[in-house]
Amino acid sequence: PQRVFSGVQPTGNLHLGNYLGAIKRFVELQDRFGCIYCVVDLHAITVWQDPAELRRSIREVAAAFLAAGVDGEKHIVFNQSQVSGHAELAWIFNCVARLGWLNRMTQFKEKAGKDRENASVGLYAYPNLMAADILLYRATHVPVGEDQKQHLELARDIAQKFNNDFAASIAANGLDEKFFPLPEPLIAGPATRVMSLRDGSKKMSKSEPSDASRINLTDDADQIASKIRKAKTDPLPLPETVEGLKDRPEADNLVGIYAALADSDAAAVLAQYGGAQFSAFKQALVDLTVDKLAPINAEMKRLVADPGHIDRVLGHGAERADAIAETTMAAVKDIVGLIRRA
Ligand code: AQP
Repeated sequence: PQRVFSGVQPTGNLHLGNYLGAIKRFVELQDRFGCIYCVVDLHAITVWQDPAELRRSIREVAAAFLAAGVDGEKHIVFNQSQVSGHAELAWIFNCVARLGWLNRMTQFKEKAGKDRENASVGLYAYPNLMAADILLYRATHVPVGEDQKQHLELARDIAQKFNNDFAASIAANGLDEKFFPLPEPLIAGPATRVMSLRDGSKKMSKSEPSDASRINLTDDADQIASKIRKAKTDPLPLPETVEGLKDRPEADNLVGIYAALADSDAAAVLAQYGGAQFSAFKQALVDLTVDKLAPINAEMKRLVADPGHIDRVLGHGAERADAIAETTMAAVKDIVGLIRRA
């Protein structure tokens, strides 16, 4: 069966990139797949998090999922640490993945920076935990932004190596030789990599110190308007065709954002705005962004005001996730040769 899994880290400052690259796509996939959407709190603590702030962020990401239209009844919404299988399978994958594979991960290099000796072991092993998140549910499709492509490839390599290393045991246990499916990334649409509003060469990110670089899902209409009006652009008018966006990263970014919010594409946006000055296009983008984000923002506020309700949604989701996870872990233990409690 086909199944979607994806996650978002509760590390504060959820932004338009997280929405367009991930959460909006989560909603769109609900009609076609059974979906599991996870607040990946164990990933968040690979860098130090203030405990009270972490709790607040976990509920805020859950609220963003629900406010954007994820259905926590039909599908599964929960936080990772409530299902112990994530950490257990990650350990097994620590023993499957090779050092050489992890050494190639560009995100670790970026996030660890120059002081690599001082990065946590968790930050380094992060991609193994991500592979465990997906494969614990034997998910086949993973909607993510462009920045996660390399980690998805690693998850496929881990699935493949596990299936190969344990081929005989998988067969002896009467299981499908492709015990773990090779998960497919779903990276599509006009905004798979939303860039900073201040620098078209950097991705919009939660951890960028300048708040003006991103539109947060908690920003009000005035903040959204001010950030878009101040967004960096070049002095030319908008091009008439998509080819004209080449070597104009800031223009490309704003057109991509508009297209994604309007459920359209860059060509259609330029058919309408090609030749216009940025001042006019930015006003249209402000109106569209406020129009799309205001209802999500309002619903997030309403939801986070009742943490008890969010905790119940997460607990209910975790019970259902755990039922699937336990089946996988029992099979994994049998395959590896670990003895389960009688
Ligand atoms: N700029 C982006 N454009 C499109 N998609 C993006 N995603 C993140 N940034 C962009 C996607 O959002 C999902 C959740 O991301 P995450 O919480 O796991 O963390 P991240 O990728 O590390 O995102 P950030 O916001 O950039 O955080 P920091 O600043 O901590 O690095 C993923 O599907 C991701 O692809």
